[in-house]
Amino acid sequence: MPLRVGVIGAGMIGQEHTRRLTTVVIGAEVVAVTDLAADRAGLLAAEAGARPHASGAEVVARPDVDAVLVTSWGPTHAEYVLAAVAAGKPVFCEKPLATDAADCLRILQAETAHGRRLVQVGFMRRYDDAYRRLKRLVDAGDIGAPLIVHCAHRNPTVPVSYTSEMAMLDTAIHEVDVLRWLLDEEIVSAQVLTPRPTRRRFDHLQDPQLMLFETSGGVRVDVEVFVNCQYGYDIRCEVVGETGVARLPDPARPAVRQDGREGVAVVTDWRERFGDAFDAEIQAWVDAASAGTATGPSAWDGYAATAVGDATVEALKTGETVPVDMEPRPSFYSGAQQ
Ligand code: NAD
Ligand code: ISE
Repeated sequence: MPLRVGVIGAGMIGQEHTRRLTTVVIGAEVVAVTDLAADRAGLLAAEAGARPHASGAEVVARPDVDAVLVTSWGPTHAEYVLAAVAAGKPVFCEKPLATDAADCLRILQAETAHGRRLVQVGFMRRYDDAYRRLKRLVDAGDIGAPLIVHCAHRNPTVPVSYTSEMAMLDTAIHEVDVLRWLLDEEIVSAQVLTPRPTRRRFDHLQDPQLMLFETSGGVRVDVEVFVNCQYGYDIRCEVVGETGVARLPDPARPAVRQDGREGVAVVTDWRERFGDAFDAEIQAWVDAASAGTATGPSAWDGYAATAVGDATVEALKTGETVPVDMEPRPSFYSGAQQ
């Protein structure tokens, strides 16, 4: 029997994941949908052949919902993840796991008390083929011990509602997760340098930002976040090791020679760049949830990213280097990660 999924949040990525569940992924069907906007829930439910519901609580409680997909706004995630864990149902939660470190810790406690993993957090880069190949190379010691990592996260533009804090909380949160996974070390401190802001967007926004992190093993990381770079969606990562340098390849695109010049088109949308990774991520979730558990980025990873996010936002406000305040990792969350 397919995994019967209840979707909480029928916005942009809720619609994408629902279509993924119904048309790409094997072994699942969407049976319930809810959203604060009832009309949006109704439309998506009709498209998926599911029943619309008035609340997330109703979706989690429905006996024929086997697993829950949380794609509502960040501040609502903790409530729904906790409800799913209390009901013993596997839950996929889009990033962030919670906007507050204390809420993340409540989720860790609830899952630990349950005794088996139920939570997967939506850090899809761990399923991206290029990142996976980069990790295999680093893990194999091909470039020696990593010493420095240079990253960039560039978006063409962002809406006026985007704030300077979101450069970390919405955008660089993916860099933080992938760095922890790639290096298998925690981030222990954060600093933010603020270059001259671009004049191409809003006065309220500090864009770009240069985030500097240090890991528990002494690796130094710089992350350029530039969300109004105009030219495309550009994700870069270069690991400098003791004996060599390994770099994330650009997405494979044909080079065109024409009119006396050669050019390669740049990806402009994150959905295109990480489309395959999203497919693989949701398939992995369905496979594990069908067995009553979860794999991949864990609640611990969600907590760690939120804790680093808190330090980075404070660093942006104060200009200081801020230590990351993180609880010790429970043994429940040790072991190989996706
Ligand atoms: P969105 O605003 O398009 O959709 C969010 C939806 O949640 C809205 O329809 C809203 O009405 C609904 N909602 C809000 N509160 C609710 C509640 N209490 N109960 C039910 N529904 C509620 O936003 P989005 O872009 O789809 O983002 C949703 C989440 O996904 C965010 O946490 C975001 O960070 C994350 N996201 C992740 C990625 C990724 O690359 N992994 C990409 C985009 C968004
Ligand atoms: C968005 O919220 C995401 O999560 C995307 O993956 C990210 O790359 C993009 O920059 C964010 O705005």
